[in-house]
Amino acid sequence: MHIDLLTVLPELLESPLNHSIMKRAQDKGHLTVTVHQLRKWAVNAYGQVDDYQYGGGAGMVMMCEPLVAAIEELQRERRFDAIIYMTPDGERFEQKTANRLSLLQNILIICGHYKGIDQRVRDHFVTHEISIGDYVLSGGELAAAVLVDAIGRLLPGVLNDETSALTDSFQDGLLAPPVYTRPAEFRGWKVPDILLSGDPRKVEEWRHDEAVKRTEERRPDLLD
Ligand code: 6GU
Repeated sequence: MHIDLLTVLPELLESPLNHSIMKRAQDKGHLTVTVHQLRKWAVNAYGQVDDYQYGGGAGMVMMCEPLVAAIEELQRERRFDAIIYMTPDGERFEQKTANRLSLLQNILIICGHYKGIDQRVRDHFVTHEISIGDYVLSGGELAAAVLVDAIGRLLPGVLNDETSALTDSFQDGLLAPPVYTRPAEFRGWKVPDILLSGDPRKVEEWRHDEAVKRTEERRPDLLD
């Protein structure tokens, strides 16, 4: 998969996308990520990409020209299966969305800033508008990093048995069960006996029961 990102703050995306599993995904060639500085397509030598909004009101709006120039230049290189705009008024991002997007070849992600981007870019270029939750971030970059991480780890070959996505919270509609490692007793706090029993069927049953219990307690909405 190839992911292009358009942003005025490329620095915000570098670190999260170049460590741990995202680094491995790129090193192994399953994922390539290109971060583009939107100011490269600025309307003047000052690097301007935003302007006051029509109708008045506080806050700048990201202009059509730089965004469309950038999108069309990148479209000459790649045919995008999705052009995603990160925005708090978008559709809420869930594991289902990550699963679906992980099947695509080429994705372009636009990170908004200030009051957002000119509506005409949304109307004529953007295919998906995504929010990562009901709170407001200063810009779309951290949200985009969340999206790329959630998608990138699902690409075939990225995870191994130790990191398998099959046992993630949400992947089976339940929260993940509790996990333990050595020692078997710490300060008198014991690891549940079943996990030490060596009986894989019992362990699996226990994990499922715990996952259901945890989901009922914390996220009953997931069980509807
Ligand atoms: Cl995608 N962008 C911004 N700026 N804030 C958000 C968000 C996105 N998702 C939740 N809050």
